Amino acid sequence: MTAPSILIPDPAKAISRTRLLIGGEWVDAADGKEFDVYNPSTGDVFCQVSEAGPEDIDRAVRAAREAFDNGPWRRMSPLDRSKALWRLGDLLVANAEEIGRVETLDQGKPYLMARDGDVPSAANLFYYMSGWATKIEGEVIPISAPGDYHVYTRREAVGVVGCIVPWNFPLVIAAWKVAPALAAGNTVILKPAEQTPLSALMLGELALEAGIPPGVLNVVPGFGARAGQALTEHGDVDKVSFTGSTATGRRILDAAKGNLKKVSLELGGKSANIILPDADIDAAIQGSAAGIFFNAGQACAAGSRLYVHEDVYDQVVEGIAAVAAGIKVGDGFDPTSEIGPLVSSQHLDRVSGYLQSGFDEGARAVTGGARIGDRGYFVAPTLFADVTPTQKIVREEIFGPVVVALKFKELDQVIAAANDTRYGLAGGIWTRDVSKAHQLAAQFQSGTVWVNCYQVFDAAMPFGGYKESGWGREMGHEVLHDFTEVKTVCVKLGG
Ligand code: TXE
Repeated sequence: MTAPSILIPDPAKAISRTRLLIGGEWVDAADGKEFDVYNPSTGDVFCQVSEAGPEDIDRAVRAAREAFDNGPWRRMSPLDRSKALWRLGDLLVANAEEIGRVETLDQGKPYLMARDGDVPSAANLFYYMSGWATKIEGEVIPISAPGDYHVYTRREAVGVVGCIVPWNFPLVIAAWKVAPALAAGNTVILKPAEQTPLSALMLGELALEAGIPPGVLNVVPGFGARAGQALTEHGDVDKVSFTGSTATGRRILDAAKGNLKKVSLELGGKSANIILPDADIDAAIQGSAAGIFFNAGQACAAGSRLYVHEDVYDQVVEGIAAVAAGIKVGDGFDPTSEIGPLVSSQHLDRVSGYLQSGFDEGARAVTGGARIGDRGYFVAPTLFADVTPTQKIVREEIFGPVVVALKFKELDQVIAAANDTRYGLAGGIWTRDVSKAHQLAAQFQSGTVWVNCYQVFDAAMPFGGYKESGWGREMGHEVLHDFTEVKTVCVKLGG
């Protein structure tokens, strides 16, 4: 496919930063290593980025520690911190075209979605958290111990925070973590995913431009097993906030236990999306299709298990299959593309393995079921019917444009089936019956429930998982609990 020239980025022009950002300086890796970055629409390498190793992580931690202990950030008035975060939001918006191009080159998603979706929603995190910087308050607590005391709490920054982010929404998920961490006065080492390191480097550059002091936000691209592991193990890191797979989440816990650093985890999902017979079926079809195929299914909250009432099962399955078949899959720089490729050849292999397992276990692909072309990592939006609850494609997170459709009869039955998973990130309900909607929402074992909508995110809405989908919450003011320590101060009054 040929992308229209108006949108084809010149990588040399679009990519201004490919080194590590440590203590406000752009530096090479200590051992001089670099790694290749691929365009998933073509499979071609388009740039090399310095690869952080343990020595660089140590340098970044020392810079963040110095900035936390002795720099101006923590001592700055909350209002000045707030203004700096707001300026960073403005700079993201002002640079949306360039960041969007880089995100598309790196991740593959459609350019218009990157520019008009990911960049503004990352900016919104900085705007929203800018407001909270001036509102991180403690409480005065009356106590009953004999004597006269004034007791209050202070919410203080945790300290040096490692943020490890994945490749599906590289800029947005970085913002989910960096914005609240900075609002609370922490200093940060951001490690982007090795597949998508570039927008994080741009974020670091813009943070300096916004007046966030050197060393407050350090950006260290590198591999998980090397840079990520070193960051998580480091004894002078006070907290790690991680988004990624449940398997890596467990590794993070193991690595964090040396100094018992705080850990928050936003992990995988296999979210159930339930369609009742009284739903607005057209809206349910459109919304459920978007709920799984958006971002080529590479979304932790994707509605990947569809439970449809038997009365409307055939209609819904045919409807979603028709939407899926009509989705334009292609290069992110083709403005007609609605979804792009998977992020990497490794991920293509993983998703292809799930497609094969679906066929091996007897599932029927109503639409899709295969890779598209042999250049780039494109997969056809796929709907599997005739599936059973024990099949691998029903139980495991595929993280591709693949949905499984199961039939149900009774509400009790469906909520038990929806909750029959080790994950608990999100869920969906489509119905016109308000009472049933609230009853089901209360019974869902998941951190978010969408009713008559799906994949609605907002900086003010807490997001995170029950069960093996994680610990803690992103966004909303909830997340500030994860980035602050509570100190109790007890003052004896009188002589
Ligand atoms: O994830 P990893 P991968 C799921 C999805 C996907 C699967 C594997 O199912 O198919 O995970 O993807 C860093 N110490 N999700 O292998 O390994 C890594 O460098 C510290 C769901 O890419 O979890 C990257 O920055 N860090 C998910 C980040 O972890 C380590 C989004 C994610 O990589 C590390 C992504 C280590 N030992 C994948 N090993 C979601 N919840 O949205 C890796 N990393």
